[in-house]
Amino acid sequence: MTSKPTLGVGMVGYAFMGQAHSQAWRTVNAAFDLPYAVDMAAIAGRSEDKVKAAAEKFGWRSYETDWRALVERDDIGLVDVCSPGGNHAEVAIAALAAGKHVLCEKPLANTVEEAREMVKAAEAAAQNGVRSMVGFNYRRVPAAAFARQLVLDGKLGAIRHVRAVYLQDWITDPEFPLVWRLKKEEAGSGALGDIASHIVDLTQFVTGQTITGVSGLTETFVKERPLVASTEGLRGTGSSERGEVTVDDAALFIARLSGGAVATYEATRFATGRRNGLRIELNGEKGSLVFDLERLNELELYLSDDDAGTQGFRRILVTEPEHPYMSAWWPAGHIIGWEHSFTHEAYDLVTAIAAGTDPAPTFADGLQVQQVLDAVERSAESGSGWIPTTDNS
Ligand code: SOE
Repeated sequence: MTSKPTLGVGMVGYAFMGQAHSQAWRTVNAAFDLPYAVDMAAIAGRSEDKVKAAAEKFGWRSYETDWRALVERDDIGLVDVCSPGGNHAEVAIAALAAGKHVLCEKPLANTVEEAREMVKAAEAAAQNGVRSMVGFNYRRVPAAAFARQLVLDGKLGAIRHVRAVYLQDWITDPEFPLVWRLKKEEAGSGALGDIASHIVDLTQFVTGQTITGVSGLTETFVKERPLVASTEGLRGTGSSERGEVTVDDAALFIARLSGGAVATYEATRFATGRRNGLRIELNGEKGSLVFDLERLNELELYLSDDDAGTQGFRRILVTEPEHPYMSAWWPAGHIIGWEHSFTHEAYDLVTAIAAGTDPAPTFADGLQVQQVLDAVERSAESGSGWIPTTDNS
């Protein structure tokens, strides 16, 4: 048996995304033949009781109550930032300065300015072989990665339309409390940064094109909510006091892409009955495809040159060893789940670190998404004007 070098991972944050990332770090060694043995060295959070319980439950070897202590530890080579957006920049920049590779949850930052600082720090650290990546996990769903292969292979021809929605309903109840995701100073924006960022990244990834301009609108349906009494994951209970909601509940925009496609995007947390509905449809000159997260092991594909009479959308089960990531899992035809996208993210990052290459999406890619979100906000504020996104520095 050859012994591999160890890569110590330290994670900041232990809520919903912390739990999802922990699951990934727990399984990645066993699923893939990695160049490193990943060691779940430590998890950081402010409340000692909670972070201790999280460390035990999620499988971390130790815990810290100050993320600064975690970033300085010699047994940690990679810092995974799963805290609210408001401290992504501070933690990631400190970690990069300490020579640690960084995985940062999406969206990269709360503002374009913060994202720029993070890109600067990442580029400086890269001179010393330190790598950084943004956690847009849906790229790593095998069906989404396979969709990109089909598009880049030219199966659909030139892409004319991109239609993307990310629909949730977890805050439709006006009595749902004012959790951090509903506060601008902690989350940056609402549905826009939290979930529109995913469909911006995913559509750009699948098409290989970037958004060049947008026109958008945002809405906050419920303007005040009870202050938080307690939270767990995405759930929470409210107190008798109320506070102002300072982010959007829904964000919609149209866009142009660099390869000539036109696009529509809709992100909301008020789509009653839609728990976590991410769907993209592409129409190209030679065919169309659909990716729907609720059926994440499948792709729908239509090819115009199929025989007349049997033409139609076919369902491809993306569970074969030939499909991206799938050979690591079960025999052909055995499905996987949402959480595997995070394991694939961990695998891609660790592999890139060992290879000495920049893992995608880079912090620069995260900044570009941030610029799109910022342009949507500015367009919405100005009353639906067209805002180019290629240069809004
Ligand atoms: C809440 O909207 C959330 O947890 C997002 O923050 C995640 O990025 C998304 O994958 C699931 O929903």
